[in-house]
Amino acid sequence: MNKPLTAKDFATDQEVRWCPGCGDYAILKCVQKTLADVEADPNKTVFVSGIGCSSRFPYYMNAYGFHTIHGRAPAFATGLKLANPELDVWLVTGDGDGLSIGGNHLLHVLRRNLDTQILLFNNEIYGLTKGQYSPTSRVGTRSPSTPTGSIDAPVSPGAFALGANARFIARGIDTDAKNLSPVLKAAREFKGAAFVEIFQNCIVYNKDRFEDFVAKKTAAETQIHCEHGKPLLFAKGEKGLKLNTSTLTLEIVDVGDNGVPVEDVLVHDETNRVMAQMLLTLPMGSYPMPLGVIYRDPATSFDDAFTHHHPTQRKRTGKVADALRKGSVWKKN
Ligand SMILES: Cc1ncc(C[n+]2csc(CCOP(=O)(O)OP(=O)(O)O)c2C)c(N)n1
Ligand code: SF4
Repeated sequence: MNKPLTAKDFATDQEVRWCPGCGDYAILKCVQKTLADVEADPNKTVFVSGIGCSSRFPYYMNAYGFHTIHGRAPAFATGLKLANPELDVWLVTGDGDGLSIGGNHLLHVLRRNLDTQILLFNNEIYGLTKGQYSPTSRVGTRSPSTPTGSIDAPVSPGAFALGANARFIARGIDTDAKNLSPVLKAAREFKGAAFVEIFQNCIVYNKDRFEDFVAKKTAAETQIHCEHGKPLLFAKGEKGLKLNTSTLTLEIVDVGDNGVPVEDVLVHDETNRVMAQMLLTLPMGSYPMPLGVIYRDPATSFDDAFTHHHPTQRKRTGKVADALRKGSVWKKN
């Protein structure tokens, strides 16, 4: 009998070139351990990335890997999955790579629902190019490119994904493997584009940006772990989120003897798009940060529709060259 795989079996002999203490290390460990836990086959696993510190990820995974062009990993992932639907395709991107230069490509891979796991490492900054502000940077972010503070309104990666019609949206924290690993497993099991935003600490250019809700000491008060079918409770069950039906907003309520009965707390329904919208757009700071699988509502994946001829498509002939030569073509006199 083969020995069970361990995280080490998914590590390479490459020297890891991230700054000491970078959150990327914890994510790498968690992904390696998760793949070992689910007995993934390195020969059928492929990591595709764009450009950035986070995009160095494929070098460190003992699997197939493509370190591609800035923002263009979705195009490579699409080609790979269509050419070989057997592959387990993981796409690793940063907030700059995925939402700035690659925003357009990310939009389309999500709406097409290609069967891939998309891990967006959100550190709210460009790490590799020395700390310019990114599409997720908060207003007022000071950086070498904006010494007086950014005035750009940031995008929420989760809300962007929902707007692009993504069918699976989840969130996790780099150093919280206990909760990140199940999210990665769920993403891998999902047949379609599984979008996972991971809050990642760039200790050099945006140190402790997420400390408000990441700090272990206060996490119970500042995080809400969404589980399908369970009430949206936090603070050890003493608080919860309730729907205010007049304002159509979520409000924080005390639960129990000094507050409302637990039955009044909203029950998480991961198939409910409206609920996902509310959770993904909760203002940071005044609400706990929703984590875990926030939205999961499967639909036909792009690769399945492609391979099995979607009913709306005519039968494929596979003869692209013939099709190109058909009809009128421009000819030089
Ligand atoms: C076409 C092109 N434009 C710009 C760059 C410079 N560049 C490299 S990485 C990067 C942003 C990386 O930021 P992010 O995706 O957030 O990744 P991080 O380094 O923070 O992990 C930029 C602008 C490039 N390599 N290629
Ligand atoms: S610059 Fe930031 S994101 Fe890049 S390796 Fe260093 S700590 Fe990590």
